[in-house]
Amino acid sequence: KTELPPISHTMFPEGFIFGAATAAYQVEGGWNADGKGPNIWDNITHERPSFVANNNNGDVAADSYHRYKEDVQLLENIGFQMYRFSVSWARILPNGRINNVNKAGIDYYMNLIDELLAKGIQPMVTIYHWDLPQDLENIGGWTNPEIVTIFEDFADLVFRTYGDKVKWWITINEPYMVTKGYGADSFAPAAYLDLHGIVEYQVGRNLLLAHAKAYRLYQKKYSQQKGKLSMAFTGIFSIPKTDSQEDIAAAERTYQLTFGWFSHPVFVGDYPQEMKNRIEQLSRQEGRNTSRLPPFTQDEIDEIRGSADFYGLNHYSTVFVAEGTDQSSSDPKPSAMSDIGVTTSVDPRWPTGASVWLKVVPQGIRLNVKKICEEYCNPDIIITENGYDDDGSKFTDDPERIYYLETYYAELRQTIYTDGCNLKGHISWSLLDIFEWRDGYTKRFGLVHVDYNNSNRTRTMKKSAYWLKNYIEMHKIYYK
Ligand code: GBH
Repeated sequence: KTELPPISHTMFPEGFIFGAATAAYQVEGGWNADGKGPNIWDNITHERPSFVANNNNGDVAADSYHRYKEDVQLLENIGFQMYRFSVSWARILPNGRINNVNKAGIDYYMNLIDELLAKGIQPMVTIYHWDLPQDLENIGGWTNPEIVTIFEDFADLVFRTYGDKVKWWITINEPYMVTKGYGADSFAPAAYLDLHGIVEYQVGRNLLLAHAKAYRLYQKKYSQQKGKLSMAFTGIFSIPKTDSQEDIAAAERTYQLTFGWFSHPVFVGDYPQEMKNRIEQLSRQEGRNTSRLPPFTQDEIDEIRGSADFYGLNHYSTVFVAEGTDQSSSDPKPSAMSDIGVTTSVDPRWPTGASVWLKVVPQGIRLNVKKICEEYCNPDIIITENGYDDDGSKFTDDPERIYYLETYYAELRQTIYTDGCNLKGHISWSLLDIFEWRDGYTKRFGLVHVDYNNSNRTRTMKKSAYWLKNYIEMHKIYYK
C-alpha cells in the first residue's frame, strides 16, 4: 500500500477561499465619466504629473469602468471564489457628501456585483482605497475630524445600497499607508508637509474613529445582512537583524508602531503601550508639553475595541531591523517613520520583485500571521492582499510570480497545520496589471497582463494565472 504524504504538503483545508483583488483608482479609469467627481489622485496626477513615473495617471488605467465584464470573466476562468474591489467614493458621491448621489456610479457597482454573483463569485468590497474626493481634501481631508461622520454617511449609503448582496467588507485599506499621504511627499494628497510627526497621528486617529463609526453603524442598522467587516491592516513586517536583545526589541517596536498602531486599538483597545510611551518620551525630549500622539478618550477606546470580525492582512515582504535610527535615511524628524528608531536592511540573497522593496521572503508571511494569532487571540484571518510585481519585459512569462505564490502558500499552510492559526483565505494582488501609485504602469502586479499600448487594454493571462487556475481546481476536485 502506498503511503501518501499528508495534504498539508500541497493543499489548503476544505473551504479555504481563493480570491483576487484590485482597487478603483488603480484599474477603473473613467476618471470623469458619467458624473464622477475628481479625487486626490486625479488632482495630483493632473496638477503635478511628475509625481508619478513617466507622468502616468489613472485617467484610463485598465479601463475596468467599461470592461468589468472581461474582468469578471477572467476571475471565473481562473476559478476565483472571491473578488475584492473598492468603490470610488467620488464616483458615487462626486463631492464626497451624501446630498449629491451619482446614479451612474451606484449602477456601475451594482452591475459589477450582479455580474460576480451570477458567476458564483463573492464580492469583498473595500469602501476606501486611497481615492478621497478632492472636495473633502479641500476641507482638510483625513486631518479634519469632520471626516469621521462624513465617512460614516458614505458607508451608510454603501451598506444600504449593496448590503443585501455583499457579505464581506473592508472599511479602509491600509490606514497605515493612508497616513503617509500627509506630512510626507509619498502618496496623494502629499499635503501638510511641514506638520510631519504630528499630522500622521491626527490622520491615524480619524481613520480609526471613521472605521469604528462605520462598524457600529453596521451593527445597529444592518446586522440582519450578516456581513463580516474589517480593515486591511499593513505595516513593516520585520525580523531582528541579530539575536541581540536590542535588535529583538527593535523588531517588536517596529511591529507595534506600524501594524500595532491600527490593530491594537481594534483587537485589544487603545494604542500599544510601547507606542504611547515612545512618542510621549520623544515629544518630551523635543520640548513639547504633550505627546504628538493624541490620546483617545475612554469612550473612543471602547467604540474602536472589537470593531472587526476578522483580521484582514496585506502582506508582501519582510525586512531586517536593527536598533537605532538610520542616519542615512531621508525621513524627516520627527515623523511617524523616524519615531520607530530602527535601521532596516535586507538579505542580498533574497530574490526581488521589480519594486526594490518587494523582496521574496516567504518565511516572513508565516511569522506575520503567527504574530497576529498570538497578539490578538487567534482571530479569523484573511490575507486581503499578497503578490509579486514584474516589469512587464517578459509579457506573460512570469515564473518568478509562480515561485512567489508557491513558497508563500507553503508557509501559509504551515500557519494553519502547524501553528494552528485561523487563516481562512488568500486574496492575490492583483487580478490585473494596475496603476501602481507613484510607479504608474512601470510595476506590474497582475496575474493577468494588460496591454497599456492598446486602446482595448487587452488582457492576457500570465503563466502564473494558469498555474493558479490548476492549483485552485485541484482543491475543487479533491474536496468535491
Ligand atoms: C498595497 O500597499 C496597496 O494596497 C495596493 O494598492 C498596492 O498596489 C500594493 O500594495 C502594491 O504596492 O518605497 O519602501 O516606501 C502596500 C504598501 C506601498 C508597500 C508602497 C510598499 C513602497 C515602499 N506598499 N510601498 S517604499
